[in-house]
Amino acid sequence: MTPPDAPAIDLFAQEPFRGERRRLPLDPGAVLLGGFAADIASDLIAHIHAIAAAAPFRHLEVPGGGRMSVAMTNCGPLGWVSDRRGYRYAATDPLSGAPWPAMPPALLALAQRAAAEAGFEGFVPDACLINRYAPGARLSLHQDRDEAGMDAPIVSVSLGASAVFLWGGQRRGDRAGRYPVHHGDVIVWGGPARMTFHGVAPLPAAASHPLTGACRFNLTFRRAGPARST
Ligand code: MD6
Ligand code: FE
Repeated sequence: MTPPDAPAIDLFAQEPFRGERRRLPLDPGAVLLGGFAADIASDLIAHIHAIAAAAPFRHLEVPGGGRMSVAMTNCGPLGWVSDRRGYRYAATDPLSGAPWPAMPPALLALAQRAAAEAGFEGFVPDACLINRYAPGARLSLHQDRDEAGMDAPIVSVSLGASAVFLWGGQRRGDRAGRYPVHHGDVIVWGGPARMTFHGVAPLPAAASHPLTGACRFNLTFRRAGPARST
């Protein structure tokens, strides 16, 4: 990803909390942890590039036809995939037939620390979806409902260019709040907020970040399979 020659207008430059270490409750069971991953963010991006070398980003087909504007790959035991037949988790990459790349310990540890910080102790994710947004890419409001157990939270890490996270309600028609998310921000939702509708507004044309160019990456950690007995 090559940054543009001319500095892009930074639409988020005026945003007062950019990069700040703060805690913003969104709802009971949901919190935005500003800057929580900032100190290891460049390592996380290096891991993303290594994972994508083995399991490339791709624009998945959706059941209704067409392809997602967000490019995706996965690491960990289970990966989220979509095709004409529907959405599901799979243990292997449909492109290669091979297992998804292993979840790097640094990613697992971050997800566990963030979940604990939000009040969800003992989170053991078995899936890490990696999203790549280019300008114009978006994710419309949806619930995450393809997981076997809904008792585990979701941990979502923003990297690179800033975006606007849409945080809705328990019904599709509920008005959604707009929350800027910056490099290193983490959002955790679970418990009473687990089924909240959420999405990402189209990445602005002027999106830019020193480490990722015009790209936003997002790591979404979930427990997709049954809880493993210990
Ligand atoms: C994000 N992604 O990219 C949030 N959910 O910031 C999601 O909420 C998501 O990318 C379900 C399936 C795929 C996703
Ligand atoms: Fe989602």
